[in-house]
Amino acid sequence: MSLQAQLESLKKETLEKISATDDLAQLNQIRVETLGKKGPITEVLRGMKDLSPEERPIVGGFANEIRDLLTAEIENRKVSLEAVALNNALAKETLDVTLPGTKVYHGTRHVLTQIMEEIEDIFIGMGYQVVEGFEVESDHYNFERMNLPKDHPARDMQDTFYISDEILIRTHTSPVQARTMEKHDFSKGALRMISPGKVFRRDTDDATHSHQFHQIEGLVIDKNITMGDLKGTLEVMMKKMFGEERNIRLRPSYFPFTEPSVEVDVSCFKCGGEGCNVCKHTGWIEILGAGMVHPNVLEMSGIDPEVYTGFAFGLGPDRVAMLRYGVNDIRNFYQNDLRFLSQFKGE
Ligand code: 2NM
Repeated sequence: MSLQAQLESLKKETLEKISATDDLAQLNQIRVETLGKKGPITEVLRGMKDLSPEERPIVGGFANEIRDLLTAEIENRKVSLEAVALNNALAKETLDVTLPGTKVYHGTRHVLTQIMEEIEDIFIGMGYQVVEGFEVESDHYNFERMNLPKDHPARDMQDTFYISDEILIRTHTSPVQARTMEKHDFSKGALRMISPGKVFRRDTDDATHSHQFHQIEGLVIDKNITMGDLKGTLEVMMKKMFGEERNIRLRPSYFPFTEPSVEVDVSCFKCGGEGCNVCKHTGWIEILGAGMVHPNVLEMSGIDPEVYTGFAFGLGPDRVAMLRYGVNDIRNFYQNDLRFLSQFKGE
């Protein structure tokens, strides 16, 4: 067979192989075998020296022509196979954006945190500062400075968690007020503060008692603060918490740290005062304790009671939450049962 005939059949064979393969690696193999250094075309070109000068350009031209043709065909095939591969990959990796997503679980603030932050916002709006203090306190700040002398029953082992004779976990947030009062610079204006937080009492836990619960206490001290300021402030707070139609009433009471002292009732948010199960058919709900800060308390914190007066109050966020949501067992707030807690989405 002549060289030309050999090259012609190589071309035919190779073109068939190129169109037969649909594999890029195999296509590369064909390229190496046909056009590589050890391939038949290179061989022919290398054998040119044995040809006659007349034959040389003819055979050389033909071999080059076939080499260029096969090179181009292989490249074309490669481009089309790569396009197919890319299309397959794109088809396989398509995202169906209409598929339902994986639900991300979204927690909420604890219901008591929600209530406390709501009350904080009311008072921040009236120019109060929110102050947080220590949960571990001294007998001095928790009791002594609140006008609760050494033999007061509230200091009994039955009521207070003592860590030592002098150290305890606070039974109210009043020590925060004492620590703030003694630092306050009255030349810069009135003291207006609330102190939210956890408090602890050695009660037997039942539906209405928990050894840990919450308190928000409020305190305002300035010249000429009166019972009228107290009543107006509490009325604003109750209206914001329970609705603009609410009224409040004050009844005489007793606390060691205030004189006079009052219990404060709010008209029932459920029946509007008609009488229902929420207000135990009285029309009124007992909601907080308050009073004018006792002169002894002011004096012990370095404030002259002849110049300054103040009011204070204490409120239980646990009780607010129980009333508002009809929760009948305070222990629900502390047992971390998500079936209970996740009901309060905090919208
Ligand atoms: C209450 C009721 C009445 C109160 C008093 C003080 C302070 F620091 F000014 F003396 N803080 N909180 C107070 C007054 C708390 O809780 C039912």
